[in-house]
Amino acid sequence: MNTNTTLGQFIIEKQSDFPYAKGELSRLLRDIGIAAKIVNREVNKVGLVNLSGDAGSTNIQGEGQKKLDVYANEQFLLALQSGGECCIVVSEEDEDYIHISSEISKNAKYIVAIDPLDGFSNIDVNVSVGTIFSIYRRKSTAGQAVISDVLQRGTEQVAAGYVIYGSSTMLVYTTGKGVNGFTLDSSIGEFCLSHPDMKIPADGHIYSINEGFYAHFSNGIKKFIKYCQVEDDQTHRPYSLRYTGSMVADIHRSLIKGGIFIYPITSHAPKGKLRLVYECNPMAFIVEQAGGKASDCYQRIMEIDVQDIHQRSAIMIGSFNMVSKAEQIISETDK
Ligand code: AFP
Repeated sequence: MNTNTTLGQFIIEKQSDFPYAKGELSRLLRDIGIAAKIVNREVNKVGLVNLSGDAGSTNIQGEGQKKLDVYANEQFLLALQSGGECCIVVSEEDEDYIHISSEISKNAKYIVAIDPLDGFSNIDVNVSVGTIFSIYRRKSTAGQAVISDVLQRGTEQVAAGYVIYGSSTMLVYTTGKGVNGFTLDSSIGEFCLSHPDMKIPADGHIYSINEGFYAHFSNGIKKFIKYCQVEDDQTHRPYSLRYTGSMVADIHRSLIKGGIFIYPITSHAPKGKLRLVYECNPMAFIVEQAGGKASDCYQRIMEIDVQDIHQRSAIMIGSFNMVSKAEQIISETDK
């Protein structure tokens, strides 16, 4: 690990790469990094204190406790509010988007969409969870930011990233010039550059889908699953199946080792389950920047029109050739 380069230093060094290099986006990314460290501290304490319980439950000191997802949401909101660079926050935890209307935010130009603690249902069993974020620049030029500033396509993202709270804690982000990963060195309390210029292998040998819902899948998805399971020496099939139930963990593995993660539409979730604005778009931006591909089976994720902040989408994301193969099989089968 290159402990010489911290996330803060790296962001400042790369500032001139940003389309509007005034330091605001750098400060926004730095604020997200700080909130991630606070959330990481609490995630690591889950076994010791009752942060995984329902909001309103009490800890061993008899104090009122918040659920960790509520806590994480508050921490990111606080960081974004006090940073002064963000005018609107869209969060998985909040039904409506939140205007930040403090004195220091009155000229803020950025919109942040965030899933503060994705994979939360895994928290009790020590499986990795994550934070996903996406950053847009507001389009309107005067007054309060408006809904059209929020409902931008994924192609308009200026930055996106995730934090994975796992065997180690990593922050991975892109500003559209490649992908870099930073591992938290707890001895110095800093994210340090450990995975510079990440590239996803074009092929992989792992597929990741909740196969328990097989009966609810389209014939195209079923056919692709069969393709993954058939023996073929040339393409190293059958592929292995890995599925944690934490999108961040499953996509992070694909980014490092190659693979495909799929959450398709099902007969029970006809629009898909995952959220376009703060789950699919940021992950698509990162994976594309690393050389991979992300689609909803038919269309590039980042080109989907956004009508609603909590809009759902199917997603197929990962190694370029695997996603292309899946798209081909699905379009031939589900015509
Ligand atoms: P939670 O945040 O409610 O645990 O959901 C996690 C998630 O949004 C995503 O991270 C997983 O890949 C997916 O849902 C798992 O969904 P299934 O349990 O339906 O497979």
